[in-house]
Amino acid sequence: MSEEERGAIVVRLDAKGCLVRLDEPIEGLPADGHELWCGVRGRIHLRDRRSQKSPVAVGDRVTVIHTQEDRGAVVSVHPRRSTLSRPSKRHGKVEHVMAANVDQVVIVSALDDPPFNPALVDRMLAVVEFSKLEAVIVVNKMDLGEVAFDEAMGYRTVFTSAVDGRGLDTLREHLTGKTSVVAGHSGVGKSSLLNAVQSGLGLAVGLVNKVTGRGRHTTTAAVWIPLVDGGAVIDTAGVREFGLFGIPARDLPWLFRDIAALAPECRYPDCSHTHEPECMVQEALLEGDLAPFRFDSYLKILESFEEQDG
Ligand SMILES: Nc1nc2c(ncn2[C@@H]2O[C@H](COP(=O)(O)OP(=O)(O)OP(=O)(O)O)[C@@H](O)[C@H]2O)c(=O)[nH]1
Ligand SMILES: [Mg+2]
Ligand SMILES: [Zn+2]
Repeated sequence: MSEEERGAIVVRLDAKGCLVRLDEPIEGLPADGHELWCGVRGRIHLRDRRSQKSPVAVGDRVTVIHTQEDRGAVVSVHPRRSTLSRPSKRHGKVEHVMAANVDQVVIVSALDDPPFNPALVDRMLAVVEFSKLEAVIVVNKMDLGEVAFDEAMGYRTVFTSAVDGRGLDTLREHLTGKTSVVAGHSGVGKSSLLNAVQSGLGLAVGLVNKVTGRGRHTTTAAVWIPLVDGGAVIDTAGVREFGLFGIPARDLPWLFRDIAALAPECRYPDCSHTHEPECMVQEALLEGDLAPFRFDSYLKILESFEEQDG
């Protein structure tokens, strides 16, 4: 035990502290000496108490010291290059950083069981754009039927099945060498896909409730996992809904790629695309050049902003 400072990455959080993966192993610790449970020093706690759910997030780069046999302490959290955030469940003005220092968000939905939900995908895409991250759209459970589209708004789109194995090689290619956070509704198969992409992970997987059609929230907390071919993935707990944290209403038109591409031709530069004359978005809708479900998602978010403000 020494006060020597070591670099590490936060791989898991619980009420008492966080599990970190050390850059350099220490003999006698789990995972070939790489894993250490750490408390978080008071100074860090105080700093972010009001605005952030937790002072550290999964994926954070941290400096730690090894204080006891199997315990350590986080002494500093390095600046984040990116985050995927949502409002905290208890208090909407508090930021819950689901994952830090990621390159891309893998947005997983299921063709069925639970039913396909484009609105959730669109909300997550808006957050991805706002956060300046890349997106990969995954439609899982393709063994249950067929879809009528092959690509979505120019985002990389992968059709997978953890049961029959389709799409897994493509998904693995998209994951390799990058840090990805995997997110979506409970029960869509996030953990199943990761188990299928990398053998030996043994992530817990849960049945979807036959009556409600909902997942059972099997994954209860985010976990950072290194990939053998390079890169890492963060498996996350399924969300019921995905709130938009810190996004100003006026930014929304620019967070929908397909809508943003039409907006420069609208008569008004600040067109909300809801009622203005000579609106190219409205025109595209009439012509069938913009998917109606995308505009629906856009409107729903806009309305939810108005409820918040009014
Ligand atoms: N038919 C079919 N079932 C799948 C597929 N992938 C996963 N499942 C099943 O879907 C259920 C939920 O899978 P999980 O991997 O636990 O889903 P999850 O998204 O991680 O769920 P949470 O951890 O609760 O957020 C399990 O019963 C899986 O066996 C698939 O491609 N096809
Ligand atoms: Mg899971
Ligand atoms: Zn417009």
